[in-house]
Order: sequence, then structure tokens, then C-alpha cells
Amino acid sequence: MLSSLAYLAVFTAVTISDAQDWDQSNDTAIMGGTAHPCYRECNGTRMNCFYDWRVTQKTTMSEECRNCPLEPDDCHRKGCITGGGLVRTAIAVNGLIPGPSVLVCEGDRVEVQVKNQLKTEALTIHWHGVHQTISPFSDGVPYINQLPLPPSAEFTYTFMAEPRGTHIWHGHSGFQEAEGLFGPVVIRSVEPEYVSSLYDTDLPEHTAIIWHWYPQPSQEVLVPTLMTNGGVFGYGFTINGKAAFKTFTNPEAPGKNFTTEREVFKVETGLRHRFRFIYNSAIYCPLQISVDDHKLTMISSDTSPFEPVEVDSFMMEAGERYDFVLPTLENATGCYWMRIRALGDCDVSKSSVHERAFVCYDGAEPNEQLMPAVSYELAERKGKVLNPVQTATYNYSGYEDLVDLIDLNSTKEDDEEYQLYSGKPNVTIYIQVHSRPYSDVPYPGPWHQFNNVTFKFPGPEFMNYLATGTVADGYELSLCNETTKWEYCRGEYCSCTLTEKIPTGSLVEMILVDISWQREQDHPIHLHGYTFHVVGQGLLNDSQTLEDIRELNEADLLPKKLTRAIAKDSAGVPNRGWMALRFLADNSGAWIFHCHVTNHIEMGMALLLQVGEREEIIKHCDSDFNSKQCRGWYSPYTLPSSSQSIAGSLTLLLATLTVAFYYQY
Ligand SMILES: [Cu+2]
Repeated sequence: MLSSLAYLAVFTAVTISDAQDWDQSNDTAIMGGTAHPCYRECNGTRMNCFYDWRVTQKTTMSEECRNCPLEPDDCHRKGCITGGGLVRTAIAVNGLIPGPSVLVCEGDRVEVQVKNQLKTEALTIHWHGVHQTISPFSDGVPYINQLPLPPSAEFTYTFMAEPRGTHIWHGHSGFQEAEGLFGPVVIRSVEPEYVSSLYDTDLPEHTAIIWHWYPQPSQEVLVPTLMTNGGVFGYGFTINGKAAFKTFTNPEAPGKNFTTEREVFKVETGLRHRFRFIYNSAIYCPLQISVDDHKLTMISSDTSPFEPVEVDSFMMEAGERYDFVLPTLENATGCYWMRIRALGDCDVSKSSVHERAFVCYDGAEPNEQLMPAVSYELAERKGKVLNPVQTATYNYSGYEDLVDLIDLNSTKEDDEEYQLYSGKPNVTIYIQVHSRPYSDVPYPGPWHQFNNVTFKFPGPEFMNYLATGTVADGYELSLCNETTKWEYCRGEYCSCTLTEKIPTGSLVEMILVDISWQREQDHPIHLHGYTFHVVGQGLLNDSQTLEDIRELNEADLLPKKLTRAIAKDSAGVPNRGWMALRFLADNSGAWIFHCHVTNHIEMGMALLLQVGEREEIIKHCDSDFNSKQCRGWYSPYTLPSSSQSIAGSLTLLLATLTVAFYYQY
């Protein structure tokens, strides 16, 4: 892999005139997907890739679906989102859920023009997995990277497509990613031979984006449940938008049942197919994925390939991506179940959530009647499992092998990078991960926190501060650090914008220690702007605390893997365990680091990393990539008379965020 610095050199050299242009007159193509000219075989040439997106509210099983599923063809009508057969409101891009795919080659320049056509909600979009090197203003976290787009506003996200890998774009405001505002980003590249030789096909129809959803908008389920101190339960999944939740009957065909379609993955005997899996979840609901009678050859996760590992199943958490090769069976006929079984708030003690898709050979037609039985229990696949979750508490008896992230080896190519992360860190950040119970707060119960702080999402004052170095009259900056956070407490409960300042170029080590003895949850953390190396992972002994792990680390006694550690941007911190991550902080910007379970980040399980001085960050505004993005950053606040409507919307949002601050999830 090129080092990040090498990327930077390539990146700054690219201008619009270097890249190939294409005819933008084809409206369908500029939405995205395989019709887009940028979806092509990657051969080292770069393209400018423009997308035109409109974000609207949609209803599943709307009139556009006509007589679906009684007339199966109606389910494929333009504008029909089946949602498993249930009716709910959701958020769509260009009428699609999941939204359009961004399928590009590494090094392409991507421009996505987003028009917010929601009636009342502001939004932003985050490009999860994309580093946004020198384009931090396109990273899509509201009030940290950009002002959210009020209704009717437009914004053009502009960034270099790097690094290669299987990624996801999603809304980063409130619960919008859980309401349908998401889609795949796949950045292909000219793969080295030892990766490309592992599979015969890498087809877009073998990408699966799994969405944990509810029959109502997630915020209507989660906010009331939690504000009344109720329990969180899972409901179900769609796979590429497909599921079959509801059974329909037709009086004209008595005795016959109808459902909307499940996903079908078509494969050919004799070919090794690369699959790319992506997971979007509003709640803590890790998945176990397997294919009947098949082994899976796991080859890559997030941004980086690793030495292939053959397993019976793998597990994934919110925000993670895994690529595997499905080696076809010699005497395969017909269809096999791909089974997905969920744990956490979806497990057998709560809601027994499971789902399935067909894997069909050589043109075989899927037929539920001919398939093996299904149940929550049957969806458990013992044997060898990659990325086992909740290893401190889950009963893995009967499994023959648990392969943790720390057991994986990066490829030979990545091995040469080890010098970048194996030295002595310049900055070490210790993070206590805890679902800490509070009683003396408006909503008593466990609060998901880093270092005993509920992260307060900054408002426009932070953008104003980054832009000008000053705080506008009437605004207060609530940035705090480990020393000053105590100034933002009411009793035991503290809330502020917890920030770590990191000099550009530092080797950073993050040591995360989960001490939640009352809760059985791994928290899938996600770092914006970077890929990190997983250099340590383990479980705690009974009484160990963050301080004990800190002492071990300072005495160099914490076991580390400093060569061939795999690179990721999302990983589950083991419940009652620890994880050590390292990255070279060579990408200046304001980057959020957070738990990717939507209700946990909304509740404040986050940390802001400011890499580089303010002047260094704002200097990116001079680059070609950011000229449009930086304009108007803070003008709504300095020019209220000309932008009253925008300022009004933002005031409303601020009020919403203030209310959200009290939510308990
Ligand atoms: Cu979490």
C-alpha cells in the first residue's frame, strides 16, 4: 500500500484537467450505480466522477408498488421500495433505499451534489472509509466538518477516492442513516497479484449492504423507548433493501401466500466470487453470517486486505465491512441459504432476529418451498468464526476456533508499512469505554461514554472558531480536554466537546478499555480521516481498570503486535476488554472518533481529534477541493440579514440538539 504521505503527493498533483471527462447528459447515470461511467475496470487512469443526488422522504410499499407482491413485477416498478412488505416513512436518495452506489477507482475525483428536499430536516452525508485527505470539509459531520444542509439547500461533497476498499456513505445527522440515508461506496484499484489471484469475479451484484431497521422510523422507536427507560430490541434486516416481513394473501388465489422478494446472489460453478458486505445498524446488533455447506475465504476488511483465512462464519458490527471469496462447491446444484443471525439487542433473549438470502448456482430459480428449514437456532454456524463478538460473555462452546482481529496478518504489501506504526508513539490517548449508570440526571440509567463524558456535539460556534479563531458574541465553545472536563459537570455527570489536540505527523496510539461489567456490548468504534492498525486486543481480568492497563502500557508490558497488524477504520472494542490502535496522524483536520451504533453516538459516545493547528486546517480551504465547501461556512452568523431563513433553520437545529443532549439511549 502507498503510505498516506505518498497518497498526498499523488493527490495534490491531480487537477480536473488531469482526469478524463465524460458525457454528463445521461441523467440516470449521474445518480450512481453500474450505469455511471466511473464504474469500469480499474487500470490506473483517473476520472472525474460527478453524481447528482436528491434526498427526499419516501414511504415503503407506496402506490408506486401497485399490486406488489401479488404481482411480483410490480415490486420492481420505478419508485417502489418494498421494505419487506411493511409501510413506513423513510429517507431516500433519488427514490432509492439503499441509495445509489458510488463505484469508482482509487484516485478518481468524486463530486456528489446533494440537494436536500426533505421538508423539515437538515442533513449531512459522511463517506465512511474515505480518508478525505486535504478535504476535511467533505467528511460530513455536522458542525465539525460543515454546516448541515437546511431544507432546499445544496452542497457538493468533493474528495479523492482513496483508500481502496468496501465502504459506505451515510447520513451523519441524528438517526438519518438508520432511516434509509445510506448506500455502498466501493473503491476498486489495480489489485496486486496476490490479492487478485484469490478470486475470479468481483461483481457489483455481490455487494451486500445490510440494514437493521424497524417498521417505524428508528427515532420513533428508540427515543420514546429510552426516554421511558424501556429496553432496546431488534426487529429485522433488509439485505440490499430486500426482505420478506409480511405475508400477503389474494382472494383470487385461495391458500397461496405471497411475500416481497428476498435477495438472491447468483453464482457460477467453478468460479470464485468475491463478496463485499457492509453493515448499517441503529442499535447494538452484531451479525453472524454464513452460507450453508460452504466455507468462506475472508480476504479483506474495511480498507485493507489480509492473509486469507478460511472460516465457517464471520461476525460484523455496525460500520464494519468484510470481503470474502465464496469458493463454489464441486457438485453444487440449486440454491443455498446465506444465513444471518444477530446477537446483542437482537439475540435470542430479546428478539431472535435472523434473516436470509439465496445463493443460487448456474441460473437456478429461488424457491422457498425447496429450501432447508430456517430458525434463529439454525442460523448459528459453529466451527471457525472470524471476529467473534462479546468473547467475555458469549458462550462459544462447540466452536472449534475463534479468530480475533489481532490474529489476522496483513498482506505482504502492508507489511512494509509496519515501520510507520511500530515506533514509539508521540501521543498516547487512553479511553475508558463505559455504559455508566447515572441516577441523578433527568433520564437515569446507563449512558454510553468515553472517559466519563457525554460528548456534546458542537454547534456553529465551532465552525466559526475554526474559521476565525474567535468565538462570536452570544456563543460559547464547550471544548474540553482531560483536565478541563470537570468544569462541565452537574454532580457526577459531565458533558462537553471532549477534544484531543494532536500535532500533525504524530504517531498516535489509542488504548481503549471497556469496563462495562453490567452490560454485554462490544462498542464498534470508527475513526474518521484515517485507517488505524489494530496492534493489541484482549480481555480484562476481573478487577482490571483503565489505570491498570495504562500502567502495563507505560511499563511496556501490554502485548502488542507491531508487524503485520491489520488496518481498519471500524472495529469492536471487546466488552470487558481492551484494544490498542495506532495511526500516523498525517491528515490535518477535525475528525470525530465514535461508536458506530447510531443510538450510542447520538447519546454522546464520541471524541473529537483535532489534528494540526486551526490555521493548518483552515488552509485546506485554499485547495481546489474545498473552495465550494468552505464558502459560507460562517456567513449565516455574520450576515444574518441576508440569510435569515438559513439562520432560522440552524437555530431550530441547535434547539433540537440541545433537547437531544438529554436523551438517554
Ligand atoms: Cu456503542
